[in-house]
Order: sequence, then structure tokens, then C-alpha cells
Amino acid sequence: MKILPDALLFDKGKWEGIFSKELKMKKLTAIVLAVMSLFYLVTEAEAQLIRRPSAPTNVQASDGTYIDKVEVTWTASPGATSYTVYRAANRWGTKTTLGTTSAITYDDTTALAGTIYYYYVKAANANGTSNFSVYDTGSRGTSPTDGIPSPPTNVQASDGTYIDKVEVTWTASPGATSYTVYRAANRWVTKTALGTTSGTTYDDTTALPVKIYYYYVKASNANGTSNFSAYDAGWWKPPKGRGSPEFRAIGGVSMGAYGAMNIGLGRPDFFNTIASLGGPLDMAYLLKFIEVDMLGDYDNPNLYPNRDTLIDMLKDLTISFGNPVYYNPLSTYYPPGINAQNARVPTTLHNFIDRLNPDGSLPVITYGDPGPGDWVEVLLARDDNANQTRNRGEPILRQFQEPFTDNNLNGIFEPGLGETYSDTGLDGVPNTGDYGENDGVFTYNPNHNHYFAEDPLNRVETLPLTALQNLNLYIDAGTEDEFQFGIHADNFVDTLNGRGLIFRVENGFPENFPNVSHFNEKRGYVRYPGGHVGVDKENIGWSFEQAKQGVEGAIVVANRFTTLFAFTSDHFLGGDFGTDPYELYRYPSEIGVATFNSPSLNRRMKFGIYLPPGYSRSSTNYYPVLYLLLGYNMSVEGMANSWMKAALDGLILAGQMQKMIIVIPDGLNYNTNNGHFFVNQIDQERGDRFKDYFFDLVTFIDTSYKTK
Ligand SMILES: [Ca+2]
Ligand SMILES: [Ca+2]
Ligand SMILES: [Ca+2]
Ligand SMILES: [Ca+2]
Repeated sequence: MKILPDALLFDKGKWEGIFSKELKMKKLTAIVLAVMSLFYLVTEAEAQLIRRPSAPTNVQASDGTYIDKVEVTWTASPGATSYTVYRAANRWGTKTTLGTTSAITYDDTTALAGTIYYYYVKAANANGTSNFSVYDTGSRGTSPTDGIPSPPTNVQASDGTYIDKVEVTWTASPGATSYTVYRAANRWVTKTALGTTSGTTYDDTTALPVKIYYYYVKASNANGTSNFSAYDAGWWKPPKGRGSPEFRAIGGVSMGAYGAMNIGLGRPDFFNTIASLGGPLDMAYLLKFIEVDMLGDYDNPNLYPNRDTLIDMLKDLTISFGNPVYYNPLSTYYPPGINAQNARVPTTLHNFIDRLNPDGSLPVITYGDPGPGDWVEVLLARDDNANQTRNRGEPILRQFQEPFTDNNLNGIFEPGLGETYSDTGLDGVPNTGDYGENDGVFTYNPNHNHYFAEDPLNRVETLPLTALQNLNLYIDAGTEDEFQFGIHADNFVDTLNGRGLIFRVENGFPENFPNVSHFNEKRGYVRYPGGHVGVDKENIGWSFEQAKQGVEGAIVVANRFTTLFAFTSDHFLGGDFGTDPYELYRYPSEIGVATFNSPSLNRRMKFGIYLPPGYSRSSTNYYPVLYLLLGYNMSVEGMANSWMKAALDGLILAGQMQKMIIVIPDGLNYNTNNGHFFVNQIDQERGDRFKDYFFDLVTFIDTSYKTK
């Protein structure tokens, strides 16, 4: 039987004529959507046919809380559209229907005052009704005190946490609409109302400093006001120190030398004096060192540090600034094709194009170093013999930037100096369409931006001249430093010279320990003969002891640190010089490791601190502060110890250094237990905001110690 007029019957040729290609696509899409929505409706309907809601859980009936009702509440049942509330006189009595609601709360206003009832709830939807819930008993209040909130619990008043207030907090009382905070000078005298709030925190800004008060809270609502809560004592203290930039210095060694220069130059309003002992000051040169010296000659690492340490450092640089070797849009840590799942197992990448593997024919692998199981994670090796292991001679792939001729070997592409590049992308192979290829500009790994954002050399190039002129700068570097930090220092000093700021340069220390070198000039640079000696994981204080016995390497360490201390001291105006046996005995210096709460890291962090002899002699003696940042993997405990105390006391006793507070921030990332470079690290998963931690510490020191 014909049910459709002829005109609507399917005629292939005719329809093809009518619909353009685009319309055909639209028609196809419409059909697919129609089928999908049909399927969706069917499955949804099927589900509803077989499902009725489960019984409500967590049924709660109020127990004398309200004088006019019993409030019943429960947790919603998935799929339920309404709930019916039942009441019984006991667990065996008839359950009487009270009412139905789509909400998850019901007020029983028909309950008799003082009678205990049993409440049940059922959930329902179009498919049926659930069983009864578990019951809860409830009752209406009987006396005028019913319905009044209970006193707040867990009242806490802050103890010296703030420099301008006592903060009072408490746990909310059910049914309360406001809270009044009271204060008393002790537990027996009159409690004075301070103020009322609807929240659960109150700031008392009228308390006298360093005086202990007792805090109480009452809760109120329309029915009345609770009794007093239990008390908690609280107090605040004003900042102890003044913390002015001309009496604040930042210095450091190795990684800490970088941290001191990077932080100090970033905040010249905080630090007028910066001292940097042998560290990376030139990020472009650091990247060049990693690319050419470390990875380019991978099988012939320097004796110090060994390759294992270099790989650890590269991992920590990657956590801090991003992977300098490869660009992977999916991760600042892993190379392209690598992720948390395959980074720590033998993984082979096929068809991985690189200038060392231009046709992609050789496998590229993750590998362990120094041995299997010690996964490098951030590097890829070419696996020439395809045994899924990196063997000696198998190279590390390096995609720092597009290939270029670096005529002056400084790691920077300088077309003005006649250097040329090939626009072949980071893989260095033409016609692969990879990142940066054929875009008409020299392309480098975008992760390098994070290095240049925290680059001391970049800072001295861009800082206003007036800010630079104001700074007292001291640097040293070993001429045979294995990291080539001497070249970093030369580049740094050259850049400042280029801006008209001249350094006094010494080849070797003017004086040798136990004599101390002093610099009257605002800027000094010591190139000392030798390498990266003595400061890695060594106890600096112990080096002073060894230096007294004439141990050559220890004398270099002692020279470096005494010059840092003396330069810092010489550039704090005025000062308290000298001590005597009476003061050393009666008001001795103190050194140790303390902790404070870092708001930026939301955790307690440790730091070392030295307080000079006489610090505890009066409450009105204020001191300049030196922040001393440690090298890679050096511990606070290794610096803040009795050896160091003896060395510092000796310098003060000899009049070589004024009395000052020395603060030693923690340089270890608690996630990796390795160095964090004192930056807010790019990798949020493996790192944290350690520059913010450092400034938290400065605030803490100025509020807790007598800083000038
Ligand atoms: Ca191999
Ligand atoms: Ca160059
Ligand atoms: Ca390419
Ligand atoms: Ca390019």
C-alpha cells in the first residue's frame, strides 16, 4: 500500500540534485543526532522504569532545640522527587503521615511540647516509593531556655601570631545567629563585651601589646543568649625590629650566590648590600654549560661534581625553571612523548626526529643513570644498539634552540656579530614542521623564558641606574671553577662596567686568613685561584678551624667567608664593634636552628640564626641583618653550628666585623630534599614558592628580632 505521495518517495538522482554537499553534511549530522537522542531517551527511560529511590539517610530530628516545632532533616536520595515524613509514638507504634515535601527538611509544628517522637522519611518518584528510613527521635522544647543556642566551643585566641591584633575564633553553635566576644584581664574579673558578629572570627585591635587577656564568646538567636564559652588566653606583640634596607644584606654561596644576587637585584628596596660567592649569575651561560659541557660531553664529566650530581641539579633546575633541553607543551618537566607513566620504566620512542636522528630511524629511550632504576626522567638518549639501555657513547638529544653558529661561544645568538642560524625548528631538521620551523625568526626553547625571568645578568642590564648605583656589591669566583662561574662573574662585572659602574678587582684575596680583607669601595670582585673548592656539603665553621691549622683548601674557604662578612659589615653605616670576655660570658652569642610558619607555603619551615654577643643585654639594642643563602644541598644545620658561632664570635672579638644578626634560610625543597634555587618554582607538583617563603622569613625576622 502506498502511504506516501510519489513526490516524497526516495529518488536518488533527484535528491542528489537538490542537496549541495554542505546540505548533505547537515542532513547526515541531523540523522546522527536524532539517532543519538533517541538512544539517550530510551536508556534514560529504561533506567527510570526499573529504579525507585532508595530510603533517605541521615535523618535528624531536633531535640528540644525549638520551642515551636521539631525540625526534621535528611540527606537527599538520588532520583527522588518528593519525601513524606512520618511520626510514631514509639518504635512499634503506627507511623502517621505528617506531610510531603520536595525539600530535605520538614517542620513538625503539631508535636506536643516535651513529648519524644520517632520520625521516619520515605523518598518517592514516578517509579515508586522507597522503604522507611532509619528513625530518629525528636522533641519540641518545653522551657523558655529551650531554643537558646549552646555556648560556642573551641574558642581560640591567637598567641603572639599577629603584630597588631588578637584574633579570636570559635566553632559555630547550631541555631545561633550572632556571637558576642568578651575580654577579661584575668579569669576572675569582669568580662567586657568587645563586639558582636554573625561570623565565627573576631579581631580584637584594642588589646594592649604583650599583655595576656582571657577571651569568652556567647551565642545568641531570637530565643535568647547562651552562657559564656570556655575561655582561651590570647596576646599580640608589636614588631621588634625596624628592618630598613640600609641595614639589610643578602649574601650566599654557589646556588645561594645566585639566590642572593637574583633576589637582591629584584628587590633593591629591600637590600642595599649583596654578596655573591661563586654562583651562576648569567643564565644564558648556565644553559650553554648544560648544553655543551654537561650534555655534549656526557661520557667525560668533570671529577667534581660527578654526573650523578649534575643530573640531580638538572632535575632541580627543571623543577625550578622548566626543562631547558626540550620543549613539551604538555609538561615543563618531561621531554616530549614522556609522562609520569612511562618516565620511570624502559620506554622507546620511535620516529623521534632530532639533528642527531634526522630520519627518525634510531630508537630514542628513557634511561637510568648511573644505573638502571635511577631514572633521569628529564633527558632522552639515542639507543644505537636498540638494547633499551643507554651505553657509553650513545648521545643525549639536545633541543635547546635552532642550530646556530656561536662564534664567541657564549651561548647567545648574536646576528649583529655575524652569527647565523637555520630556521629548522628546535629539532634542527628541515621540513618536519616542528616548533619554530620556517617562522622567519631564531627560535629557542620557550622554557628558557623562565630562566631569563630570574637572571641576575638580565637584572643588571635592565635595573634603573640610580638603583644600581646605590647598591654595595661584592662577588668572588674561582678561576678554575668547574661550573665556569668565573666566566659568569666576568660577564656580570663587564655588564656593570658597561653601565659605568666600576668594580675594584683583585686577583686573589688582599689578605689571607686569619687576616681579613676589607673593601672601602661600593663594588668589589675577587678572582681567586682555584676551583669550586670546599663549600659543597662541607661544614664552613669547621673550615675555619682547619684554616687555623694551615690546611690550604680551608684557608680559601675561610678567606671567602671572612671577606663576605667584612664587606657586609663595612657597608652597614655605624655599628657596634667589639666585645669583651665579660659580655661573651654573661650575654653570649647564640646560634641554632629555629622554625616559623610560612604563610606562602602554609607549613612550618626551618632557618638558622646567629644572635651576636650582647644581643640579650638590653631591649633597645638593634642590629643589622645578613641573610646568608646556602649552596646546593648544604644544610642549615651544617652552617648554624658551634664551629660557625666560634668563627663569628672571633671576628667580632677581633673588631673585624660589627655585631649583626645572621639568618640562614632553608635551601632545600621538601618535596625532593634537593636545592630549590630560592625561586617560586615553575613545577607546582614537585616544587613550591620558595622566593615567597624567603620574604615570609624576612617579615618574621623583622617582627621577632631586634633588627635595625
Ligand atoms: Ca643502547
Ligand atoms: Ca654568541
Ligand atoms: Ca624541523
Ligand atoms: Ca624559527
